[in-house]
Amino acid sequence: MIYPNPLISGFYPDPSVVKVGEDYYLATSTFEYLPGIPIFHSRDLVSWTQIGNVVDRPGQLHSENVPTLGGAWAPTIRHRDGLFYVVVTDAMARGMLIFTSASVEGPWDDGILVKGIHGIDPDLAWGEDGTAYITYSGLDTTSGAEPGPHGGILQITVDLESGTPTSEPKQLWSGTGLKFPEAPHLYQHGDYWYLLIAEGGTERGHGISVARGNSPAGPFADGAGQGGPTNPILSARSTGREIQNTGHGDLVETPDGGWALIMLGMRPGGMTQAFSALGRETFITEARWENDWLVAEPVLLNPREGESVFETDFDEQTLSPQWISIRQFPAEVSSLSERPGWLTLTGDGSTLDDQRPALVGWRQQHPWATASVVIDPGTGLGGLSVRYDEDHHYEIEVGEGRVTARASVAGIRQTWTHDAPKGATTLSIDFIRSVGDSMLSALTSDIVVLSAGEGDDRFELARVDGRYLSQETAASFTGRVIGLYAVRGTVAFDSFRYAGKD
Ligand code: 6LW
Repeated sequence: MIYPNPLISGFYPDPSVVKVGEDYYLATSTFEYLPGIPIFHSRDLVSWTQIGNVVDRPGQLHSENVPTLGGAWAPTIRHRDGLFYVVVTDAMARGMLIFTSASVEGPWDDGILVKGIHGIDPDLAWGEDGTAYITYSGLDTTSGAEPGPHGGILQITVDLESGTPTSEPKQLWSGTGLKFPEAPHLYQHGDYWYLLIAEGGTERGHGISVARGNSPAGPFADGAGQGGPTNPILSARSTGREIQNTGHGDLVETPDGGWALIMLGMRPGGMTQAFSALGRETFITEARWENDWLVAEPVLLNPREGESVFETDFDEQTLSPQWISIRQFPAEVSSLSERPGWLTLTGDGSTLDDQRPALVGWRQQHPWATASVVIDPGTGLGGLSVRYDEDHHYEIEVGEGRVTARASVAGIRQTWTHDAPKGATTLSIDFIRSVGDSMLSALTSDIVVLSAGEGDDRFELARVDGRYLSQETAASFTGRVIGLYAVRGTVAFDSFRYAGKD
């Protein structure tokens, strides 16, 4: 295996990739976090650098008020005639959107609504005559109607400049009958058009299936019993592989003229019950064409070596594009200029239980990791958290003379307190292996350690089982995000450090 796996670690689900000349660009979902839809660049499909975000200002998505799970779902990135396209669903918000930009780094436009179409996971492809096809999954998250039956894989033709459909939704091949046919992508290769879809649901049953036809509009058939592949052509279901939930993939030609599938997957930790602390991540596997059908290799773990470290003293003018906030942009809740060399956050009383806390976050990208920050709470209250959603978060905070650690899981809450050191202090969260002699210790993902102080003055407030901040228990679509936050007053942060290992 020549590729590292995970390819992009941490909460980066629903990847889509496009090759433009010798450059590769990849986009993923972001749900209720902003900025939305990160764009990564690579020349070799191995090293990836985030070069920006499609959604970098208010108005492009209506994520400000989406419920947890809503927001940017499953972008497809494509390129044609000098223009980059990202089609995406702003779930429980604006609807299905087409974003364009002449430069992949942005700025992207405000996004055009695909009028009257309610579905998820839009794909964009052009027929030989230039007709634009949007192929999507018939799950309505945007009309406001009660969820109805799944509509299968659907397709329209569309005028990309106005977002107006030029044909009625038409049903296409929708897989082998597994649940949630979704994530369609269309490709022309050799004599055929191929329709790749995910089915089985985004949990352990997830997989990728393929059918083919003579035109982008089909009809598509999987050739079952007539020399076609055994669908799903890719799935980790019921296997003991370290990477599970593999599905929702996009196909790309490799630099050496081969093929690869880039898809989401998870790394559950634990024994038979296993928990995926990092959420859905981006993985890759080799693919090839055999007898005019697509064949994919199993998705195997191949972690990058060594420790990955990100450090900042907040001396920069602007935050790097990886920082995210919840239902608002980092610049709306934080400042690098108010106290030069520090990041300040001003709280409005919202806590991590609320929809829009004053928080800027960094994804946890490795199962074994440590995050620390120097905090000067002034007369306010703020801290360091690890968050899945409003109902699932652990944090350690300082202010008003006390250090408080807290674990909040589905309305159940425990706190631990300690006198606060004077002035600025260091807060740390460590993600460590579970050790112990009972079977229970083998049944979790990790242990989360919340501590304050530095060196000999460091003191630990709590050790909490990590499984309650995982995809399987939190059940939101995101992953773990480490947050610097303020509840009250202006709280200043310095020397943020994240280090992790696979
Ligand atoms: C996405 C769907 C899915 O739109 O989950 O795993 C949804 N796949 O394809 C949200 O990520």
